[in-house]
Amino acid sequence: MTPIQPTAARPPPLASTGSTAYIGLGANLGDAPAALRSAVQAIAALPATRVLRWSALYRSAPVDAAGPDYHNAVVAVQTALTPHGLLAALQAIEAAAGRERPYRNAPRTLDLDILLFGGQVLDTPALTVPHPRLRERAFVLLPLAEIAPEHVHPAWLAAVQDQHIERLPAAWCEAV
Ligand code: PH2
Ligand code: MG
Ligand code: MG
Repeated sequence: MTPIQPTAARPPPLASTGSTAYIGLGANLGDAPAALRSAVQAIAALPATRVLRWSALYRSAPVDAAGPDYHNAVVAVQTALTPHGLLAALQAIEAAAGRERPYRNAPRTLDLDILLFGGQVLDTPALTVPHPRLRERAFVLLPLAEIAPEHVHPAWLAAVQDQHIERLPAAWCEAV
């Protein structure tokens, strides 16, 4: 997908400092495509952060979980936030979207996961990067491979090819 070009109405782009991060978006309660679209707008409005690219929407049954089908996508951002700063900002966006956490992997109105953050490797109580289950899940690997094929080994895609997932062709996200 073509990177988004700055327009006259847009503030000057950030200096190319900071890190490129990849964020996985998911939802399976309420109007999930609308929730993911709003989340991209909210991410684009974060300080020192711009959205570079986004994948198509994908629909799949819950993996290791129950409830309605999920919609998922991945976005690439350039951000001068720290990994934990970005995590806190994403959790605030989830909370504003009505996210509740009654039990592990409960159905959710919005889930925003940091998949990759620059080349960083982190293992802290709040945040593990790369995302520990990134390689196991078609609903992460397929959209990530669309916008960052250099970060997805073909063998990982081969290993998830029996996970049923549908790529939705319709546009779901306007330029941000
Ligand atoms: N997220 C989970 C658990 N299972 N399944 C699908 N298809 N999509 C998800 O985003 C998802 C899941 C926990 O975050
Ligand atoms: Mg998740
Ligand atoms: Mg999460």
